[in-house]
Amino acid sequence: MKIIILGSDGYLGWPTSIDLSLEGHELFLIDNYIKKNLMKNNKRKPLVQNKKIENIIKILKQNNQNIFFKNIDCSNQNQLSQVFKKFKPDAVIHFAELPSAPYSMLGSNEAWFTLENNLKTTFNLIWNIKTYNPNCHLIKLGTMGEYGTPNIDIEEGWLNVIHKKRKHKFLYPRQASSLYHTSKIMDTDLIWFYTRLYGLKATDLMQGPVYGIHTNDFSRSNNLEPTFTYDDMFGTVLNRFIVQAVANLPLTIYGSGQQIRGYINLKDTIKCIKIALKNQPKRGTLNIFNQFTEQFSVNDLAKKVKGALKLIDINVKINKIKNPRIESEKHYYKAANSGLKKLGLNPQRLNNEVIIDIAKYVNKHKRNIDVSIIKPKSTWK
Ligand code: USQ
Repeated sequence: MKIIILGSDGYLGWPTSIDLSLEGHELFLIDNYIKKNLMKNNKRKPLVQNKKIENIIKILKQNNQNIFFKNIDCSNQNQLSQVFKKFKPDAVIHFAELPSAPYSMLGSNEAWFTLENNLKTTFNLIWNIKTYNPNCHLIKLGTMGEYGTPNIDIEEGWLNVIHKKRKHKFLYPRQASSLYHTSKIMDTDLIWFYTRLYGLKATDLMQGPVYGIHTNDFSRSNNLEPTFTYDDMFGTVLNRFIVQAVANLPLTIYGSGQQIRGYINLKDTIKCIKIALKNQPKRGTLNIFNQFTEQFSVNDLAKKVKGALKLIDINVKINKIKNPRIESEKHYYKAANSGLKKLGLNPQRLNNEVIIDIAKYVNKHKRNIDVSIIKPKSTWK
């Protein structure tokens, strides 16, 4: 297939690019390094500073000549259109968004920057598909956080509502608890609007927090791991906990630790993208899948890290700290996730081996850990 990957330098975008290149697809990778720059400007850094794609693409080209990269800002309509007109993709995978809830809650500038970047990028992509290639399959990384924590079961994207004896299927109600997550709700509305009016075809993957580092042997042996973040702004909770443990710091449980989310291994993220690529919806259809494999509370995660790392003689301490976020700490949470499994996803469970594998990678780069960027520096109050 001819596939464009927007946000190909990111934690999800890079391993997806490698995997699809190994499968022989013709790929156009796009990134403007906005996240790398944002981290630098906010004095945050990843565990390992990865090389830019233009400097390592030759490694991918050894297996597949049909891989191209361009540094493009997707919020610039003109730049994106040039690629669309020339490349004519069968599918576009859209990761090109600012992904940080804490960053989006820092202040007015950060909130607006998140909103502006994410909406412009999504809108420009939809506009290009509608204008130049309406048969192109849009695969969008959404987030489970769009649903929030409602007091009823979370369905996969849609809800059948019976009202005064009449029935209609609506998007499942969304009520996020950060501005970043709210920007993703707005994306969904844009995508559904253009899909139903203009017969586009789209898949929205509602993903939970991701953990992990290695996705295949090729990446491992060529040191092509994705950017692994562990700071208070850009790191996700399980990766953060493992770095804290390796650095001999207590795990930072926010508040009561009873917050429940649906989690997924990075390996499974890529499997889900591949499943979405193979299962194109019909024109005028928006397919929505809940992309997580297991539900845990933050306390569960901390216990799992402690138990696993004891096996390699790391004694993990756990610390409950005042929650810097505004979020429900005790809530009902039961989310459906059968869609991707029905299409063939065989999940990688979170077990000791998985945690130890991540910890060994972190340990290899232990000298890079900057302990000053771990504790949350700002609150959402
Ligand atoms: N948490 C802690 N301690 C920490 C960090 C986080 O207790 O040191 C808690 C948070 O309060 C939250 C939970 O862990 O209740 C998850 O936090 P997170 O930082 O791992 O995830 P979140 O901010 O929700 O965002 C991440 C990604 C985002 C993606 C989202 C999926 O950064 O891009 O959309 O996961 S989801 O959460 O399902 O919306």
